Amino acid sequence: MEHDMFFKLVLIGDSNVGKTSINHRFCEGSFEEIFPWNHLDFKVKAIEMKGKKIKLGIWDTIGSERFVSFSTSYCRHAKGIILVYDVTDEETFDNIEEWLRRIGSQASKDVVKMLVGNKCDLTAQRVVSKERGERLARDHQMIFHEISAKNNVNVDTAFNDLVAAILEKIPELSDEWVVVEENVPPEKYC
Ligand SMILES: Nc1nc2c(ncn2[C@@H]2O[C@H](COP(=O)(O)OP(=O)(O)OP(=O)(O)O)[C@@H](O)[C@H]2O)c(=O)[nH]1
Ligand SMILES: [Mg+2]
Repeated sequence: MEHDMFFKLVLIGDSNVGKTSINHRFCEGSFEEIFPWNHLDFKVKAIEMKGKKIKLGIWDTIGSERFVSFSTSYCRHAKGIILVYDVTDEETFDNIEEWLRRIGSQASKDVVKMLVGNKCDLTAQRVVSKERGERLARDHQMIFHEISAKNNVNVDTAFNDLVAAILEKIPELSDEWVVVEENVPPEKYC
């Protein structure tokens, strides 16, 4: 469909927190137990909000240490950055501040950030409380949601909140609405 705006979004965070699963859930509407690849991926999803047709280009980066500078470089020109941790893995939560520091120099200053605690379906294994997530998000002016890519909990809500916050930053009826489409592989349009 024709669209009024294109927003670049980036998923970032430690390996294994569920970035690929979240992107797959949001764009394809399903959950796969194992993704046998470990590479940069990109998906497009079209949504409508406030009467505007918006195309989201969502970059799914790689969490492992040796790809850090490669992954964070994708934050350039992003309108929204989704920082993901795993509520069952303390270290992934502790590393969020490190990810914030790493993206600091790459991201534009008006980027909207969202902190996401994934795998909230694993209640028995949880080690990071919702309150700690909320506090960290508040300290860094981020939107916050706990989600489950597996059980489809709060995934759409989280993306909708992020897009709504990005829209709020865009001046009404400005020509700047249409954001340049950067590095979009055409075969990935859906
Ligand atoms: N229980 C549960 N498992 C999940 C959820 N989301 C992802 N997983 C599992 O967590 C593992 C890692 O998920 P990925 O989506 O590959 O993680 P990633 O963040 O993309 O990892 P890298 O690509 O290595 O950076 C997989 O075994 C997924 O099936 C969830 O919401 N709940
Ligand atoms: Mg992945």
